[in-house]
Amino acid sequence: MREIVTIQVGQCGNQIGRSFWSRALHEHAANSHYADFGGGEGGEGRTGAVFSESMSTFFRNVDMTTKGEMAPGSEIRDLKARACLIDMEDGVLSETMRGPLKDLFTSAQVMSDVSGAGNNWAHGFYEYGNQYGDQFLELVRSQAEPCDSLQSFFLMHSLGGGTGSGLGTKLLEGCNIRNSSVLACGVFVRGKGIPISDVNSNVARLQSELRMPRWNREGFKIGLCEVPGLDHQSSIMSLCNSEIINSVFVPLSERFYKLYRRKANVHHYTQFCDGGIFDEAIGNLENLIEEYKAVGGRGEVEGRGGEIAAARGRAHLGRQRVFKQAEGVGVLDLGCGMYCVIYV
Ligand SMILES: Nc1nc2c(ncn2[C@@H]2O[C@H](COP(=O)(O)OP(=O)(O)OP(=O)(O)O)[C@@H](O)[C@H]2O)c(=O)[nH]1
Ligand SMILES: [Mg+2]
Repeated sequence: MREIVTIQVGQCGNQIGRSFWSRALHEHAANSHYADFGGGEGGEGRTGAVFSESMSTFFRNVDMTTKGEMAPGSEIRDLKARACLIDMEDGVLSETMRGPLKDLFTSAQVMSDVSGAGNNWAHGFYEYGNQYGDQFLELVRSQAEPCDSLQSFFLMHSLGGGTGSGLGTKLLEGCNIRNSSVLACGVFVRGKGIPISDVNSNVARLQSELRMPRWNREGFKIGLCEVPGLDHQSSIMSLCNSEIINSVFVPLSERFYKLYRRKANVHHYTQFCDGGIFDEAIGNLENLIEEYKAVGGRGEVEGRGGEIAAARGRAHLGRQRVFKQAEGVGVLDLGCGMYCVIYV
């Protein structure tokens, strides 16, 4: 088994989390397999849904009478999400725990406070980070320990807000997943009967159009999932760690300087921490901007064109056009310098 533990932090993280779990349940329900699990008087004739290997990535199957975990292949009893729900305001979490998904989580998976971090990163990072750091590690441990072969954490949080951004950053340190610095690309394809040869040839075409660093020409990861999403026959998602993110970082640093020159809002932060964090933070951001520029500009990259070919609608899967010319290209921050480009 290869499990993923989901960590959702703050209002945004938990609201997106709700949509994620609801969709995951619907998708698994639509693709369920059934088997005879016996249990009738003659020891047969009771058909139940099977807890599959793929379900075990995101869910545990628990027998609530014995509290025992049931392995893939067993009948679905009580599904519990492999998740940690964290918010420093309790409104959204209480809604989740009263709403249609309530049976998916136990109260032991929830960590909350009442007042929130008031959109203040420093409040989330320092105050709540210090206060809840140990409890958080304990919570993650409780979700990680039942895993057979934990493959990753999936962190959902907003960049704004105080809890998602501040406490979310603190939690990233706890998970120690800041380990990626290469420019790389992942392509994840879903749909029935898509031949891997088609995917490979289109990735090769995409590769030739991308500027990739010399030291990572083969930096592509391909995922192929036979099960289509609920609303599409086929779909594709690309995860890119790309220099294009400077178009987000550069305006961010400019906006920062406009406010910082007047010391606007600084006092909200210095009640929790030393003012030096501003210089450190903008220094880190500038370094990051320079590093991305250097990778793009110092001849360290090869290949044609400077844009992501996918966003230009060039790639095709068989005859089907799967990368759309994107009115709706979204960029999602995954932390660790990784950004997810979503095509909608
Ligand atoms: N896409 C999306 N964005 C959201 C959602 N909820 C909040 N946001 C965005 O998240 C940012 C605010 O962060 P929140 O997640 O509300 O804040 P928080 O993490 O709860 O932190 P505090 O409330 O300050 O303690 C704003 O940019 C919102 O637009 C949501 O459900 N979906
Ligand atoms: Mg909040």
